[in-house]
Amino acid sequence: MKRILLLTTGGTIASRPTGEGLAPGLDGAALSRCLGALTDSYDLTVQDILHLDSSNIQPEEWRLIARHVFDAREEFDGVVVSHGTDTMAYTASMLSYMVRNIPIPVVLTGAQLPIEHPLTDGLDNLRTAFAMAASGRPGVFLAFDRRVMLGCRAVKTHTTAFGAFDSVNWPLVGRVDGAGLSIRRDAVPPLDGPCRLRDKLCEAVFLIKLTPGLDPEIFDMLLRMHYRGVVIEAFGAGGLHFIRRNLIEKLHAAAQAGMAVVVCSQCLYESSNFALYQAGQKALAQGVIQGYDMTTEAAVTKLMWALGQTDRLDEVREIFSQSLCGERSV
Ligand code: ASN
Repeated sequence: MKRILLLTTGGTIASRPTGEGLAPGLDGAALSRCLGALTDSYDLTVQDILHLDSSNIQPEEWRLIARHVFDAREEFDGVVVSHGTDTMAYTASMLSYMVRNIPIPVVLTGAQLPIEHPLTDGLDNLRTAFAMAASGRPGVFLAFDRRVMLGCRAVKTHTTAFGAFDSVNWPLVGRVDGAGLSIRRDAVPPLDGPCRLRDKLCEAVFLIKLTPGLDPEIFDMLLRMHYRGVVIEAFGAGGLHFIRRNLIEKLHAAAQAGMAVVVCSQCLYESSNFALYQAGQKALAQGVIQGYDMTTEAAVTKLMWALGQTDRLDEVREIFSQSLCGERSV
């Protein structure tokens, strides 16, 4: 039997109704008592490490989860992390960088309804996650609604539907149907070196979703607040306004101040290309880094992680020119 470690962190899957709404109330032992026959097929160890709604999962928690995952890589065949859905895509992306080249499958999952609810999707999701964790395919994945996706390509797209996540700009890694779990091998990036825990990151990264007419002075404020990195979700394939309210001159000031600026699209699907329009080329001329087809979650966490590895902007640019774990198409 495959040795699987289940790390529980809270989320709806482990929640119970309280006077203030749903809140994580089940610890790992209580959660595992709900699993029934599901555990018979695996040599399962349960460790509860957090009891949080994932709105409260922050960089400190990413580091804690990463350390537990990293420490499990020799003793277990796979790790499942149960986690709230709201920020699961951020955690999945950050883990992909922090434990890059992990030699075992690491699978995040959760639920839209608590595991104790008679209609819960949690058991189904855990079933898929355990199967993926036992698959021998290394990497960080997210399992939901009988589908498995690359962690750094997952985005939460639905608030209540059981199919809450999409794999953006990347094929599904796996699917569960009458044939069992089928894995698409070419959707799993190969390992390219030994696994090291690299959990240093810079929290001073801001995300701007551009709106027509956004006041460029936002950049002055970010510099005053000592932000070191900004991800801009720009318009369409890549455009920012520069008439009347000139964002381009602020990009220049940001670059002068040593701030790393990554630009991507606020469109969910397909790649940005800032070389296409004048309104994008003006930004490129200021030295912004293109995020191409990365999800916002993958871009923000990658910038936090990259600025944790280096202070040098040319090295941040070099990190963004690579796909570290399948997060961007090259
Ligand atoms: N608020 C919950 C969480 O992210 C949502 C969920 O898990 N479905 O923890």
